Amino acid sequence: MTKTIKRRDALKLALGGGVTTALQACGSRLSHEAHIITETAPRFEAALPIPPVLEPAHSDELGDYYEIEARESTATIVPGKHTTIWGYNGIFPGPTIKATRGRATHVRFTNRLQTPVVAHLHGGHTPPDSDGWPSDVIFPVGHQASVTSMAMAHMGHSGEIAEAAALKYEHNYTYPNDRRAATLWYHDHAMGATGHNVYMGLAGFYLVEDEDERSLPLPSGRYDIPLMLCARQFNDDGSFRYNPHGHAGAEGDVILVNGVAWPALQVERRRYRFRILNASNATTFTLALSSALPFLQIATDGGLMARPAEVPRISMAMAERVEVLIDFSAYAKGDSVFLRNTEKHGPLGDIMRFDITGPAVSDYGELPDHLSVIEALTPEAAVRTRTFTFGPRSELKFHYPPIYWAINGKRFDPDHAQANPRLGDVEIWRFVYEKSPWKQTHPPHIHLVNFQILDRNGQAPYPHERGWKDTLRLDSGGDVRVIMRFDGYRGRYLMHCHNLEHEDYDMMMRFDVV
Ligand SMILES: [Cu+2]
Repeated sequence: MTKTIKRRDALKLALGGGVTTALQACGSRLSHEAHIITETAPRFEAALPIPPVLEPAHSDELGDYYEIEARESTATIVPGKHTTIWGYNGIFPGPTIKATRGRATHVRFTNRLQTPVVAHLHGGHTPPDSDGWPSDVIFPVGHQASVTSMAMAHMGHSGEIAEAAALKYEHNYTYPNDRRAATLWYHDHAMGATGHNVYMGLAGFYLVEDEDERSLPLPSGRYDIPLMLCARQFNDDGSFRYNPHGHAGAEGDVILVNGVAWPALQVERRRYRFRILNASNATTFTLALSSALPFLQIATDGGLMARPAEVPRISMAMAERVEVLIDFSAYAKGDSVFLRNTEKHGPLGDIMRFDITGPAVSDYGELPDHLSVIEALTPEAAVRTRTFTFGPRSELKFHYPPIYWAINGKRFDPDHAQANPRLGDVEIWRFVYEKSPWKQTHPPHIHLVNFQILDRNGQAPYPHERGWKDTLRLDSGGDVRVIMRFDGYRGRYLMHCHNLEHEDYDMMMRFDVV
């Protein structure tokens, strides 16, 4: 047994098996295979909820200070049923944090669940101590010191012991917000439990704004809408049915939008901005409008693209974001248009419906051809290329699912960095999908940096990924090169697969910026 596994199990053991208990509870329900929501839920009747924007507890010259509690609560997702969720401030999605470039955000996370949590700002340019290292957990309020000795007994490394000994029940994360405007999100990142924690609801939007973006005639206020898409399954009592399929990945049989199945949104006949996030554990989407009209895409993971792009379909691996404009003045009053997922037929093929109302409005300015200046990183600037293969590892030849998931054949080792880029260096990282019987998408995600995709299998990147990125889609047979500069902070960071069950089962790698 490797140290990594010991450490992951130690965290579970240390908390009286909170995670294990939850998993067993799910397992005990496997006999109830009914997926009631696909049979009974009315479609396109629930109004699309918009997550509330969180107000800072206070502000001073050093930034804005927020308080967030991870806690259990209930939500109505299936009509007539209550679903137990784990929510930031008790809601799913969590409250939206709005930040301004150049002004720091300080978030104090408190844990009122029964299992350890870690918060990570996905897409953030964040110092290492605020980046949410998987074993740098926040313990549940009320857990006692005996937990510490138990955790110490299982953790073999002095650094890890120091972390466990600190046994904190809250953590103050600081986000400098020194990078351009973008749609980020915060979510759980606890060692070995991220998949379950996120499935239960620990995810929220984090929107960075800046002057460059404000100077553009983009829809704002109630015309600027975040859409968190995620696939979920339910037990017949309305509870989430977390089935990680071993550790192949927890999927779903309905796509929730901002925590509701098949919502509808009444829209005016004007332009809207949608910030779309695939917050699924293990489900990819390809988005299209039922009218076949294209999206006008304006942003990728890392903010505005150089120019808007007309794209009829947008593929989204887990954790990717796109921002699109949809001009509903192209439709007649009374029309409806559906947002579809063309990767699936049936319940997973429908996402939401837009109902067009009112007179056409065109009191917004024309969108310029150029949205933003993006520094082009060219291969000549790179000091080296590193190659990372993504694939399963099994001691048994035909074991399904694989025993664990590996990067370059290795499982996650928190004690050893597999790459040591120097601060300021530009590097090319090549991601290669290892041939295997399992064709699941692996979306590589690199913490700290924004990258640009140089090529996919020797071809140009997809039109919808030509901008700053932090996560990319790596499908079977894929061979993708990205380029980035490691700037801002030295220290330990992660690169991992954003199939959360793959991540929990070791498709994760430490790199140190030195
Ligand atoms: Cu993967």
